Amino acid sequence: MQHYDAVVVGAGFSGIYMLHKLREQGLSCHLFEAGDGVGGAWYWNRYPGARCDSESYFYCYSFDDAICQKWNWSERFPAQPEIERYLNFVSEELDLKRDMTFCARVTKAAYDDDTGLWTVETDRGDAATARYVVTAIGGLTATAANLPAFEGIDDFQGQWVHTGHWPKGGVDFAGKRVGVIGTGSTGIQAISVIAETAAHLTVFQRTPAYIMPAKNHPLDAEYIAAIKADYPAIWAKAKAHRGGQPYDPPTLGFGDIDEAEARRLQEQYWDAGGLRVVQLFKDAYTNPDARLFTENFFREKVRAIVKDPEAAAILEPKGYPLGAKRIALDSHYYETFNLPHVHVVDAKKNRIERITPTGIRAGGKDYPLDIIVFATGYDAVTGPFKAIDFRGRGGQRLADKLADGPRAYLGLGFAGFPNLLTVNGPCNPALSTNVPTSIEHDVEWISDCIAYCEANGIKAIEPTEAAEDAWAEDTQAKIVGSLFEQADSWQFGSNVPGKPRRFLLWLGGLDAFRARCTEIAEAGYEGFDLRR
Ligand code: NA7
Repeated sequence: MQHYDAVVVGAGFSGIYMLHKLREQGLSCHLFEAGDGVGGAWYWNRYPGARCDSESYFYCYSFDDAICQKWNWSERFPAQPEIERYLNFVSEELDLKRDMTFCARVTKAAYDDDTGLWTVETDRGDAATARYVVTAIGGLTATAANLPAFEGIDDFQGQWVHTGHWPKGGVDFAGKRVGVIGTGSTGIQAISVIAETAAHLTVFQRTPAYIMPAKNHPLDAEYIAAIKADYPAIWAKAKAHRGGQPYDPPTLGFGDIDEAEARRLQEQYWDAGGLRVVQLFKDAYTNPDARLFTENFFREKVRAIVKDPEAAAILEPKGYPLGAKRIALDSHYYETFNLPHVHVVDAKKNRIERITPTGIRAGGKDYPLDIIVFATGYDAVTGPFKAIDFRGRGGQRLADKLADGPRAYLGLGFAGFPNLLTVNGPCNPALSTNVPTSIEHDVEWISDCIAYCEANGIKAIEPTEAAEDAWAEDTQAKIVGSLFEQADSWQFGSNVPGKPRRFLLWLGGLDAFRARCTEIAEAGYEGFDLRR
C-alpha cells in the first residue's frame, strides 16, 4: 500500500492550496478527487448560469502575487467555466496535478490506534496510509446534494437532474417543458438561462428570496491593471473584514439622512449592482425601521419589474426578515417572468404532492414536464462529512458525532480523530464569508499546525472534548437573537427533513476567528491534546 505523510481529500479551492502548502514544507502528499479534474464545487456546479456572486478580483487566491499578476478575470462576477479554468491554471502553475488522482472518491478513512496511521480508501480501489488526513471537501458539495424524497420520482418518464451534479455534456432544454424546483441562489441563476431555450418553464417556488441585480459586465484592461497594482491593500483589507471582503464597512446610519436621499442612494446602488443596496446602512439589519425600508424597496422593485400582478405577488420577498436567509444576485431573473412561456407556482400554498410519470403534481394540479431540475440545495456542512465513513480512535464513527448537529473545534478538527484536520469544517465561518479568504486562512493554519507537530516530535494532535463542546456551544450562542433565527435555511439544516435545527456556521466574523485561531496556536495549540 502506498504511504504518504499526508493525504488531502478534494481538489477545490481548499485542496489545491493545501496540497501546495504541505508539499512546500517537504511532506510527501497525495490528493484524491472524485471528479475528473480540479474545481470542487466549481467542477460539479456546471448548471446553466452558474456564477459566483463575489467579485472575481477577490474570489481567488492571494497567497502568490505572481499568480495574481498573471491571471486576468474577464468579468465582474466570474462564471463557472472561468473559475474552473482558473483553478486548472493555478494547479498547473504550481505543478500540483502530478500528486492528484482524479475519478477517485474517498469512501472511507480509518485511524489505527496502534500505528497512529490513517488508511484512506476510494471507490475505485485505491488505498493509502498517511500520518495526516486533511479534508478539503467543502460544505455544499455534490456528495451531499439535497434531493427531497418526493414520491414517484422513480416513475418519472422524463429526465431529471440536480444542479449540484450537472452532466458534463450539459442538458438540452430546446423545445422541452421544464420544471425547476427551488429558488435559492442556484435556481435564481439557472432559471433565466433555462428560459432562453425551453419551450415552457414552470418554476416551483417555496420561499421568495431577496434578490438584487448583479449587473455583471466584462472587465477592461485599465481596471484589471489598477486592481493588480492595488492587490497588497486589497488583500490586507479582505483579511481584516468580518466577511473576508475588501470593502469598507458602511458608516451611514438609517437616521443620518432623510427618506428622499435614502431612496436616491438605494436606486443608485441598485443600478450599480452587487450587494451595495443592503450595505447602504450600517444598521440595515439591526434597526427594524432600516430593515423594513430596505425590504419594501425590494418588494417595490419586484412589482415594478414583473408585469403580471399575480406572479409579482408570489415572487416578492416576504414572510421573513431581510438577512435571515442568503441574499442572491441575479441577471434578469424577475424579467424572465414577463416571458409568455415562463410561470411561477407558489409551492408553499400549492405544495408539491408528488412526481408523476409525466410531471409534477402540486396543489392538486398536474404540470406536464419533460425535464425536472432540482435546485434544492445541499445537506450542508455536515452532509459531506457523513458521506465518507470516517473512523477515529477506537473505531468511533464521525457520522455518529454529527448526528445531533454540527460539532468540531474551530471547524478545523474533531475530538477523537487524531491528525484529521478539516478546512472549513462544521462550526467554521467560511460559508458566511468570501470563501477563498477563509480557505486561505484555514489552509495556512493547518499547515502551520502540522509544521509545529513535525518540529516538536508530536505524533498526534486532536481537539479535547471540552474544547470541542465549548466551540459547538459558542456556535449556537452566536446566533441567539440574530435574524437567522427567524427563517428556515440550509445554514440551520432545516432544508433537509429530519436534520436537527442547529446552526452550522460560526458567525463571530472572520476577523475575530483569525485572531482566535492565532491565539490558540501561539498558546501551543490550546484546546488540543498533543501526544509525543
Ligand atoms: P438553497 O439555498 O438551499 O435553495 C434550495 C431551494 O430549494 C430553496 O428555494 C428551497 O426552498 C427549495 N426547496 C428545497 N426543498 C424543497 C421542497 N421539498 N419543495 C420545494 N422547494 C424546496 O440551495 P442553492 O443550491 O440555491 O444554494 C446553496 C448555496 O450554494 C448558496 O447559499 C450559495 O452559498 C452557494 P426553501 O427556501 O427551503 O423554502
